[in-house]
Order: sequence, then structure tokens, then C-alpha cells
Amino acid sequence: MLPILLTFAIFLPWGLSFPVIPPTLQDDLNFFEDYFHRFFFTTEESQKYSLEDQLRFLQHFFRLEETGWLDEPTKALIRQPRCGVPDIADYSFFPGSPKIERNHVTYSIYNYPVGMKYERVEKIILKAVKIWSNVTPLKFQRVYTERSDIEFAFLRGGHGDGFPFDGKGNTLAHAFAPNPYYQGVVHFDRDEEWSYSHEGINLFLVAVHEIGHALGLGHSQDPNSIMFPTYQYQDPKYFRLGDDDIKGIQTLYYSGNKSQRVS
Ligand code: RRS
Ligand code: CA
Ligand code: ZN
Ligand code: ZN
Repeated sequence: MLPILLTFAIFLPWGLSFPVIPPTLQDDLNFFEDYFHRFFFTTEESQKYSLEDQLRFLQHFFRLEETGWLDEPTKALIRQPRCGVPDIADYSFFPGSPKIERNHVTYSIYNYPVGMKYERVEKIILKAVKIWSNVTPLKFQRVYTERSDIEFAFLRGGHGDGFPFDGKGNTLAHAFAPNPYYQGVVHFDRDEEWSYSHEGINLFLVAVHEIGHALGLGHSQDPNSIMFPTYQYQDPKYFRLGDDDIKGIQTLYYSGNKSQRVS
């Protein structure tokens, strides 16, 4: 919240003994809140997050610099004309629609998060890859070699790929699009409180999202999709991919061969 308060402070007229939000800033804030409720979360859902966090989320979603401020690029974004329907039902791919070109996909696990038994982490990753192999022609194999198609790792802060993690909270994990020249990677922020349950951050749910990226899916604007860019807990026991996820991944992996689709 601090940057917002500082913004108010900068605009405070001299001689006033109580804070007054200038009308233009108040207009922008009202406009932002209205935008956020119309296109992202309900008023009730967004009450869970501070205004700064909501701004950071929006900036993260649209790949703007994550300042947590209602700065000029963010104002310009929300003032852009949009069609009146919420941002839903829309899977995406990375530019050029890269995908893994073989059906046999190997994966390795570089290390494990603090406080979780390695056998359980292995089971969670296996369960997460199965979610995607159930709806594609892909078969995953756990390997213990240095090279694999997808490597999972739990890393902290700056870790050499130009996308430093930010400590507990905010960004939880990232993965890169498939690339024939580089090993696929899924990185989890080691500073998160990874869990099997609703406490902390559920590793299975985040792994399913990141594997989606490693296979070639971008973010979806459908809040029921696991590829939606914010974490939302659901019970892994009853987890199912959203229709949008299945449509997206099958478009990528069954293109030209639609009769083999499974759901
Ligand atoms: C991603 O897309 N990886 O592929 C990242 C995504 C993620 O970490 N999303 C953030 C998130 O949901 N974080 C939860 C805790 C912070 C809540 C505060 C508001 N806020 C992976 C997920 C989908 C598994 C998005 C986000 C939400 C965020 C943020 C980012 C504040 C920066 C700052
Ligand atoms: Ca983090
Ligand atoms: Zn990384
Ligand atoms: Zn993502």
C-alpha cells in the first residue's frame, strides 16, 4: 500500500492538516477499482488483496513493470476501450506456437523444497504430468540423467535466467516455452511455503500450471482454467482441467489429427 500512500502524499496541498485525495487521482482509483471488478475479480474476492497487490497483479497479467502504483502505463492500459465482456474463455500459446516435438517426454527433478518429503514431491510431479498426458498423445518418463526435456527445480532469488524470484508471496513459479535448442525448465520459488494442502501454496496446482507452459500453453483469461495467471486453491483430489485448458492443449498437440482427441 505504501506507493499509493506516497502518491497521495505527493499530491497533498500545502497547509492541509488532513489528507485529501485530489479529484483526478480519486477518479483514476475509482476507475481502476471498477475495471478490476468488471474484468477480473468480484468485489468480495478483491477485498482479500491490497490495492497495491491488485495493481501488481494487473501489471503482471499485462506484462507491465510491476510497480504497485497507478502509474502512467497502467492508467493508459485501463483507459483503453474494451469490449464489455470479462476476460474469459481464452487459452493462448507462445509466439509461433512452439510445442514439444516428440511424444516421449523425459523429466528430471533437480532438488526438493524445504519441509517436504522427496517421495511426496515425486508423487506430486508425477500426478501433475499425468493431468496433461491424459488429454494429449504425450507420455512422460522420469529420468535421473543431467539432460531431460523438462527439469523441475526449487530456486531462490536471482538464479541465473534473468527472472529472479521475489521471496515469499507475489510470483510463485515460472517456466519457459518449449524450445528445440534449450532444455525445458520449471522453476518454483524456493522461498514459498510449498504444501500438499490448502495451507501455504499447493505444489500440485502450481506444477500443473507450469507444466502447461512447458508444453506450450500461455496464460488463459478464463478463471476456471489452470492457466489463469493467479493462484487459486482447489482440492487436488477433485482437480480437473478446465474446458479451455483441454481445448488449448489439444489444439496444439492434435492439430491435423482431431479424431484422436480424448477428454
Ligand atoms: C506464473 O504465471 N507462472 O507461470 C506466475 C503465477 C503467479 O505466481 N501468479 C501470482 C500469484 O497468484 N501469486 C499468489 C500470491 C500473491 C497474491 C497477491 C496478488 N498478486 C503462477 C500461479 C498462477 C501458479 C500473480 C500475482 C497475484 C502477483 C501478485 C504477482 C502480486 C506479483 C505481485
Ligand atoms: Ca515469490
Ligand atoms: Zn527461473
Ligand atoms: Zn504462468
